Amino acid sequence: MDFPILDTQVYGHPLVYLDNAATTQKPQQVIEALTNYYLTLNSNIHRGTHYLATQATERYEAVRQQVQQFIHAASNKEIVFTRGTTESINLVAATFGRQFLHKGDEVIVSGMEHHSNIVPWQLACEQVGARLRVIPFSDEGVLDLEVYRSLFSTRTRLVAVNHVSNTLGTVNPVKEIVGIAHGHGVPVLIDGAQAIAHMPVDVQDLGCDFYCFSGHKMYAPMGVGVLYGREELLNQLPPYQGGGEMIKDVTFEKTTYNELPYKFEAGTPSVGDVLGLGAAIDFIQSRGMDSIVRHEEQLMSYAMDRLATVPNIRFFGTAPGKVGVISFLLGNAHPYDVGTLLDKLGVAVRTGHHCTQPIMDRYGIPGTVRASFACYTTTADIDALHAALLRIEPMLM
Ligand code: 7TS
Repeated sequence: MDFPILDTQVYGHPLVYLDNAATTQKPQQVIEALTNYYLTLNSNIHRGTHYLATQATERYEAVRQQVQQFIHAASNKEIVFTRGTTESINLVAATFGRQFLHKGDEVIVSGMEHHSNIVPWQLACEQVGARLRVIPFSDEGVLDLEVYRSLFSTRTRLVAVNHVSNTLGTVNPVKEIVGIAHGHGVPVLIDGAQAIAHMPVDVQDLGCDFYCFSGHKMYAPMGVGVLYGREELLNQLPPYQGGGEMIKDVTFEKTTYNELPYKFEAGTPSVGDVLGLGAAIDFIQSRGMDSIVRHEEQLMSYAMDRLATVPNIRFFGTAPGKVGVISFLLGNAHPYDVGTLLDKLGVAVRTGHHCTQPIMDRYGIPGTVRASFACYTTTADIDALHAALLRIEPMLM
């Protein structure tokens, strides 16, 4: 068994884990990479001349190379390790904001962003008197690109959109979104948190300026994420946090900064977690991204057909080609009640607004129940969810 935790029993039922958009479980290889690091390699990197420090530094930098190849970045200087998507977006919002945002400027986001791709931009805008413009989406959960085109003005400074919605599963046409923005000379940040484990990502093909993701949503440990940034643009940004490793020379009069990517990696990073991320990439590549995509496509189609037979089910997010998540309600039952009853039957789903309150406002609902998939999800898991829903539906109606 690649994923030991999936053997867990919950209230006497085998665990059916369908909360993968929140975090994926970790394969044995990743757990071993993490334990081996602490058993055999633990030391601070980039600083020591001793054996452990040089070994750990080499391994850490090798993962940077692995990430570069995984997302096809042009250079490993463009790969910044962070704590996760949230920190990656905050890094860009804070530094880009300081450098390029002025009073009256505008940042375009979509109406289906996770709070972590809204609030950092609001903070940056508030500091200078800039404002957000929002791309609306249809009932199915498809962005309105006509409106998007009309949002650009001479004051537009940046576009920030997700690649895949964590609530609706919509795969946004990010390459087209980038093309339109670049036509106006505006850079684009893509929040790839929900895409990175579900499809091949090629940042040069997408043409994006920034791409952010979290390790823990792609089978890696919590505590590590990535910011990809185009070298030319990253070089124009001021540092984010000050501290060790991000400097070249420090005097009390003036400090000069280290080169990329170290300029953005102040302090001791989560070295073991980065090595875990390397093991997670190995895991994905050994399964094959193409076969993961095929498996999840079949699973989505099976699940949508099967769940559609549950009486009183209402789906939110029915865009063609959607991936990863199914959001729904049972009649007018509160999502929390559905989630609690499912849990008692061993089925782990997410309930609530999923950190996307504007989506809930758009549909006029308090939240949804969300089942989300990973490469280890099976049709038997979907059958278990289906059977559990059939069992609880009469109790709630
Ligand atoms: N962006 C998207 C699209 C997300 O789905 C999430 C987390 C984040 C950003 C933030 O990622 P973090 O790793 O920095 O926390 N999404 C979810 C979710 O859907 N349920 O729990 C966390």
